[in-house]
Amino acid sequence: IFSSLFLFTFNLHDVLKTMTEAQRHCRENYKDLVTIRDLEDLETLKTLVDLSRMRAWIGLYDDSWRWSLSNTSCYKPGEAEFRGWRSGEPDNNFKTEYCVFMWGDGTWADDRCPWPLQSVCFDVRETGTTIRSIENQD
Ligand SMILES: [Ca+2]
Repeated sequence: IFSSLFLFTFNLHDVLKTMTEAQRHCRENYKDLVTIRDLEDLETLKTLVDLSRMRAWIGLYDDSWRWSLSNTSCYKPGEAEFRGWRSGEPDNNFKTEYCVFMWGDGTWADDRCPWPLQSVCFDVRETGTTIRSIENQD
């Protein structure tokens, strides 16, 4: 169980992966594909990770838009409902857009899960400094 008192660490992965591959990689090496609970999380992520000129999978997916980190005890009321959609998204443009990536400006869009993109994993720590980590290869 954690709350907003717990710090997230964000890990950007440049290696292109499908959403399923990215989710597996994050779960094996970190906590999960990133959960974004509020504007503070979003701003922290944008500050620590250079998202410019990239598109990266985040942990939101499924036609009901649920977080990859699904344990409800991990969220305070409302935190699992935070969304940062880009204007006009989600549009399910290809009728199969059930995964969500983040643009360089931090806004989100739905897209096809098999599309190879970068990804952002996260971990949770109780105290300490939020760490920026970039991996160029597995
Ligand atoms: Ca879309």
